[in-house]
Amino acid sequence: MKKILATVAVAAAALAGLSGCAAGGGGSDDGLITVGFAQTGSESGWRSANTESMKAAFSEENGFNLVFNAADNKPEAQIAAVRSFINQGVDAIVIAPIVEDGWDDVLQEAKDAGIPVVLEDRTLTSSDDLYASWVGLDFTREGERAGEWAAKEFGDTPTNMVVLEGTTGSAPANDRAEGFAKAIEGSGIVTLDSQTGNFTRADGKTVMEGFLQKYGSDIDLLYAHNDDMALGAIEAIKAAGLQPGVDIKIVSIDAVHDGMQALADGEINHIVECNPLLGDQVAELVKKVLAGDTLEKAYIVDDGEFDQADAIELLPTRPY
Ligand code: GZL
Ligand code: ZN
Repeated sequence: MKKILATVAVAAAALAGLSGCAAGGGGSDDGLITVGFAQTGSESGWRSANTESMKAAFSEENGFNLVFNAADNKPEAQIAAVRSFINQGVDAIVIAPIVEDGWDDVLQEAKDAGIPVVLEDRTLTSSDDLYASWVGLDFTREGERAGEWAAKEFGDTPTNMVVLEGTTGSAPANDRAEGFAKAIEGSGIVTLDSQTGNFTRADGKTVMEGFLQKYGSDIDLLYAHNDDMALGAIEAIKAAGLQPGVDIKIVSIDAVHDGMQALADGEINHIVECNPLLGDQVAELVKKVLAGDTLEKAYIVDDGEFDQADAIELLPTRPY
């Protein structure tokens, strides 16, 4: 009996394989493009806006069958998700890599399986023949713009700064630190302490509580790699009886709704934008890759930057 069952199973698998579509084989076969999307998780307001934008773009009306995975900010879970997309035989894979290293093996597996990979938002350090294209933001420039604001604000006045870094090993955390450091060279800004708050509000608050216990009112400036950590820090600053935006100036990156509200309220002093609405461009790239078009390796989306007056004016109409 066992032998017969095995034979039937093999035949069935072969038939299913035949009916799969060209690229990935096992993807959807109702004319839709099956895309596996490995998202970082749901760590911030920025991430929610990015996920919403991606789900709206990879809709059935637009010709897609989206297989979505959020890796809860765990790099090993995100790599496992990509591996499962390869096993499912999707037509294309999109990744927002939590961290920039450790991707060579699974990207090689996708390449061997003939499944193209497109990166969105964060990038990674694997060689660019292992992915078709990347659409994202210039994180180094974002860091520079935040640093240029701080250098202008404080000049050569001795200024004590603490930093809430993004996720350790992520492209935005590495690049925003590098860009900012370059921009404040020659200013009076000194870094008292710099730790990761994992891009989350909760950790931003906890790490800022530690900074306040250590340095108290000696802190003049907080540089937060994203608004969510700045918003957590604001709660800690208020709990310590200090005024955010006055006793401790704050410069942040993202310009999500709650960050812009704090800017309008004078609790954050300057925000550099980081546009999360990448979905349409990523969907376009996936269609082009599958159509065999040649693509650039990188498409950079522009960012703005805002002061309090801008936030007050723009808040009512901002899409995120
Ligand atoms: C930047 C993005 C970062 C945001 C954070 O493009 O990867 O991740 O700045 C988010 O808010 O968590
Ligand atoms: Zn298919």
